[in-house]
Amino acid sequence: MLDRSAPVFVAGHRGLVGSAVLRRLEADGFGDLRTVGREDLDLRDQSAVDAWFDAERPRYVFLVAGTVGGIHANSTRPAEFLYDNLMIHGTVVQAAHRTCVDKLLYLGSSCIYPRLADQPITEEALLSGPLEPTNEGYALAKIAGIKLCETYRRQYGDDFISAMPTNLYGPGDNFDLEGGHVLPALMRRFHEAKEAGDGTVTVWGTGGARREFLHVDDLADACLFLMDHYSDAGHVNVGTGVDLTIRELAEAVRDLVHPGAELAFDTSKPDGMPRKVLDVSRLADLGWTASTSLADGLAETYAWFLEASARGELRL
Ligand code: GFB
Repeated sequence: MLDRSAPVFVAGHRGLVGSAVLRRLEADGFGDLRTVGREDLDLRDQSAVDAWFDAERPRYVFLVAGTVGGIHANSTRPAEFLYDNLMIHGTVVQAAHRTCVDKLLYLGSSCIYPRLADQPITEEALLSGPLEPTNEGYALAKIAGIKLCETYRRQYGDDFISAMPTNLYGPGDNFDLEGGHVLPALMRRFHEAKEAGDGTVTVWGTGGARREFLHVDDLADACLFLMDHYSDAGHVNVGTGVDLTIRELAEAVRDLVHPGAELAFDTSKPDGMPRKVLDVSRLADLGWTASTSLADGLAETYAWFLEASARGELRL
């Protein structure tokens, strides 16, 4: 179990995941949470990161920072996704090692797995085949992050662990229509269509790709569970184990936000990986399973969207 009074660094605290991890740690009684904004620390800069670690001396690190985005952002800005994430993972892992951090959790992504991996995807599928081209840069950086944790454990004995989440959503998401992920983009598009009295909403791709969606508060809970109970080299999948087609997702968002609207599929946009559902039995065997249903999570996220929108606080 982590010591609740020790200093904890949440790298990436303003993002969807980082803000959820902070909420989770606060709720669990952690009293010394350390964060730093990108205007004060460029996590890609090793000497700046070293200076920050020397000054703050965290005992635990949640490494959930990075350049992230949906299928369009990934496929049009692959250099940024590869460079930024490679550097951020490298600097933080190295600084954590050098300052003798007790434990670090690194957050990867299910896009590390081969495009045509057997489904549901087990942890062993890593590096068993070619990657999905639309997010190859991001996936390569995430694979390097896993290997950093594994090799620092093997060579130096550092207690660095890795969690691989499936597609995430929830309060604090990025609702940018071009750069964001499918769930917040569809929620905003249906909402704006309803406001404008427009009866048709465009969905990218064929609608046939299958995805699994995990509420970010469940992910934050899993991260703390792993930090408290897991200290091994292998990365651990985090998901629900349940997927649906993008068409089914669009229909669920439509029924919640703008019932009766028609769907139009823009097949000039890519589907990306045909299917991506995680085998979550390793985490279940350790004692953790997700608890938020997609229906409840969608309703909660839409309520948050409406409130944040009214306050002018949406990330767009
Ligand atoms: O969420 P998304 O961008 O992530 O797209 P990926 C999922 C699926 O939804 C794709 C379709 O088949 C899209 O074509 N889709 C339909 C849409 N309408 C939309 C829309 O309005 N916006 C978006 N974005 N998609 C990402 C990776 O892949 O998954 C990242 O690019 C990361 O690297 C993340 O790993 C978890 O699942 O395709």
